[in-house]
Amino acid sequence: ENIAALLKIAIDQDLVSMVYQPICNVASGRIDAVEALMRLKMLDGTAVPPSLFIPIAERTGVILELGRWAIRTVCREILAVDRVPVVSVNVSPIQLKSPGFAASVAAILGETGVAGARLALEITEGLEMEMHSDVLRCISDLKTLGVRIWLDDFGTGFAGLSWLRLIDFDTVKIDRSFLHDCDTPRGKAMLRDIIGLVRNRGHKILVEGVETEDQMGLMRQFRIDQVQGFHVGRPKLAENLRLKAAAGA
Ligand code: G
Ligand code: G
Ligand code: MN
Ligand code: NA
Repeated sequence: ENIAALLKIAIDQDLVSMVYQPICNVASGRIDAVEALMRLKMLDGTAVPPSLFIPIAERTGVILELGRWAIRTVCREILAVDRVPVVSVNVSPIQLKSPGFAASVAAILGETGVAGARLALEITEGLEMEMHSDVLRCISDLKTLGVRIWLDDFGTGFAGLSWLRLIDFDTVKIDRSFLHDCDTPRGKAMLRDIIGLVRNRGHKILVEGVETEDQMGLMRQFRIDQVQGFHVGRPKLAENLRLKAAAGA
């Protein structure tokens, strides 16, 4: 398969890169985190979307190497040189199940001199993952390093509620589909109930996909902790982030 072969050479050939989407603290209006998103291009420069290459990377196991590369790159190009407090990186269940994942994160933090608390790992509830004792153990080892654990895409799958019972997530990211109809009484009530459920369990709340000033107003009204979306900013290369100024340096 074409993409599978491409993934094997992607790191060596500089075909993968990371872009960073700003996350805004609603109360202060400042960018206090960014989400790292992986990009892959073919040899002719055409972009391959993550929805296509991530499942192939998972199936072929290349995700383990790509995942370590992603965390190392984020530590080197953002955390070691910029003032952005926290960077979140998406991780696949395959990584969490693989022996030695927490140790590899510890090694990268040590090698780059980055504090664990500046790294967040996003776990998607959309993907099914048996609550494997290995995964729970891995998450607890990561938390011991200070690494934050975020639940991504909350509300899109069936697993979210059981995950909330089992894992003490620092932050829960409410999926952007909940913003689609938040201008109707029914949609707004739904969003309010989900926020209540998450907040009452002590997790911080990040709402994804905020695209308009009206939606931003609703986020202030609901006292959401953080927002992410095109209204705040689109994903950018590290050199275009300019967070030093945003952080008041
Ligand atoms: O910008 P966007 O199309 O990049 O991202 C789509 C989805 O791809 C994200 O929501 C995320 O779930 C997945 N994704 C992006 N980057 C990574 C990555 O570095 N690792 C993993 N496992 N998934 C990623
Ligand atoms: O699944 P994951 O949450 O990790 O996804 C991030 C994805 O969401 C990326 O593909 C990113 O480009 C996309 N995204 C981020 N903000 C917005 C937004 O405001 N609107 C839409 N439609 N997509 C967004
Ligand atoms: Mn994510
Ligand atoms: Na998401």
